[in-house]
Amino acid sequence: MKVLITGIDGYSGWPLALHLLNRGHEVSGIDNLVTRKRVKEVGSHSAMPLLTMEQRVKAVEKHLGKHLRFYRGDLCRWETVRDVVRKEKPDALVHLGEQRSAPYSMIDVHHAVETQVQNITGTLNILYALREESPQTHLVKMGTMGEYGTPNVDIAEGFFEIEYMGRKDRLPFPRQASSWYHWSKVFDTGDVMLANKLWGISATDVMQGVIYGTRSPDITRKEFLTRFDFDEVWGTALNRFCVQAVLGLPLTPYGKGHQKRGFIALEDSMQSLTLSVENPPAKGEYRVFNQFDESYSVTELAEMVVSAAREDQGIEAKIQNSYNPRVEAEEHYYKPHHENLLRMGYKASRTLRESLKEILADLVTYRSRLEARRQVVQPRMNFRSPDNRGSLHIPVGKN
Ligand code: NAD
Ligand code: USQ
Repeated sequence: MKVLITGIDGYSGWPLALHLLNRGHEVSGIDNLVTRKRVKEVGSHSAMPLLTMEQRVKAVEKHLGKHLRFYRGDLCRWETVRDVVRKEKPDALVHLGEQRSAPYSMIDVHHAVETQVQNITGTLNILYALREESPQTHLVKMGTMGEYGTPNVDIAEGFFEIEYMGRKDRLPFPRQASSWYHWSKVFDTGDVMLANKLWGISATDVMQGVIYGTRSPDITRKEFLTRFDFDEVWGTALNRFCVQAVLGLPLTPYGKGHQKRGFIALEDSMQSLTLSVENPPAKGEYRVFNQFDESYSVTELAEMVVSAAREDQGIEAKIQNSYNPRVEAEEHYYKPHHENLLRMGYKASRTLRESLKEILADLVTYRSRLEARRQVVQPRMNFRSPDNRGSLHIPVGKN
């Protein structure tokens, strides 16, 4: 199949490209490299060194004997998106190219506007480009489990049956996000549903849990490494806990630390996206997959990292709950359903505990790169205060 990946230079876009190429698909990708720039903006860098996209394309040619077409371009530019879709006319377009950090979107008005305007504009450009240039393309849109928030009832997989005032309907499960970033994904979902209704675009809307890991089976050499962020703004809790352990810093569950999330290994995120691509929905169908394997509270995560650090690396790590910079429920019910992918044959290939061994070993190898950015790891922001930037010296942007 022909697959176009937006956000191909990113944490998940790059391993997905390798995976699809290794499965014999024809792969192209677009990216404007903005995550590299934004991570620099907060004074950080990826834990593992990264090749440039040009070097990555050459490495793929040299080591896999495959050709990867890369377009450097901004999804917010209509002509760029239209031209790439016109040229590629892919069977599937996997849309990963968005600003993906909740904390980044909460820095100030400029970062909130940048996140929502760019994420929603990119998605709308893609929807229109598909309509005009390639209506048969299956859109695989990366959404997020955080769109649902943490309601005090089970979370349905996209839709649920409801009876109200004596009448019944099948409706989208309510969205209650808790950052400007997560809300941008909710708006995307609405736009994808509408495009499906208006023009019959076939779409898989993936509600993805937190992805973790430094490796997938396709990352077989250092040239193929993907990014791994660990700073306060770009690192997810699990990444940060692993880096904190390696650097001898206390692990920082926020607040009471009972907030729960769903997790999926990088390799299994690739497996699920590939299943979606290779098993498209019926023409004109819109379907939703809740995509995660294990759920843990951030305290359980921190405890798992502490034992893995001790058992696998002989590192004695400590947990010290920090103030919570975010506005979120710190104690809540959490039971999302996720059966659709299982029905299609999806099977998790590893557990979070198994992956920790590999993540910690990789981080120990690159310890000097972590040491060099030690000052951006511990929490300094506070989204409850009027000056969220705290002691972060992020230049104020422009709308
Ligand atoms: P990432 O930031 O590493 O990758 C996103 C890529 O998109 C980057 O290379 C970036 O440069 C590119 N990009 C962003 N805006 C662009 C634009 N306007 N034009 C062109 N390129 C652009 O993030 P990731 O972790 O790989 O996430 C990919 C997608 O998955 C995002 O949509 C994110 O919201 C979603 N997601 C990620 C996770 C996770 O845990 N990483 C979980 C759930 C959902
Ligand atoms: N947290 C801590 N300590 C830390 C960092 C975070 O306790 O040092 C807590 C946060 O307060 C939050 C939880 O960990 O309650 C998860 O935060 P996170 O930064 O690990 O993940 P999140 O902000 O939810 O975002 C990540 C990705 C995002 C994706 C999302 C999937 O960055 O792109 O959409 O996970 S989900 O959470 O399912 O919506």
